[in-house]
Amino acid sequence: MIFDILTLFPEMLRSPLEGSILGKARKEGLIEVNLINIRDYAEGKHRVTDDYPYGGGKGMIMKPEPIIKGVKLIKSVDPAAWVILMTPQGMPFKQEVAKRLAQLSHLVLICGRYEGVDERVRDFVNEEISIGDYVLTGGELAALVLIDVVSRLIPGVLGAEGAPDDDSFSQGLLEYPQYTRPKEYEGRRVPEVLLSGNHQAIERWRRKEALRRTWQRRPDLLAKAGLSEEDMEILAELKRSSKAD
Ligand code: 6GU
Repeated sequence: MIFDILTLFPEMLRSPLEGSILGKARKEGLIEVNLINIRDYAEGKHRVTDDYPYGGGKGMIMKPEPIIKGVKLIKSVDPAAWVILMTPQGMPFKQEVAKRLAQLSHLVLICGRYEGVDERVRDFVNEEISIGDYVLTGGELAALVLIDVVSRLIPGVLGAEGAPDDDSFSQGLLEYPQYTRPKEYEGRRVPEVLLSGNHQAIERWRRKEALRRTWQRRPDLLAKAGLSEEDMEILAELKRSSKAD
């Protein structure tokens, strides 16, 4: 998977992409990340990349030409490149969206600044994505989020111990509680069932705790989680016992 990032602040992205899992995936050639400075495509001595909004108003708008030039150059080399504008006006970024993007071979991420990009850039974009209902100063952090989430779905990136299918959201539920040694810490004991060696009982406990956590924190997720009859019974039981105390 190739990620091309069009940004005015490539330095902001460099170190997060070098660290740990993403850095390793790049070294191993599982992903390629190219930081492209939009300023390199700007014209004139001063290579201006933004300008005042027509019609007035506060803030600066990113000029269309340098961004579109960058996109056109990438597409001339690889017509299959899929172009995404990172903007708070985009569609919400979800695990399902990440799964779809992970099937593609080449993503181009345009990092807009929060005041916006010239509307004509949108004619050269395949989709617009937002990472949540809040406003970032620019699309750079959002692009990092997208690259992280998509990369870990690419086979080999997480390595042997990586099990993306057990994660929160990939199954539609929040993850169950996890413990490691010691067995007891300041009077807080690891649940007995996890020490029992009874794998069936452990699976049942984990499913129940995942359901409990999702119901308590994100009940909105339950409707889409594709729950089984048994899950529904467990949920009903959780609700009854919470009313009892
Ligand atoms: Cl993609 N960009 C900006 N500037 N703010 C955001 C965002 C993106 N997603 C959520 N907030």
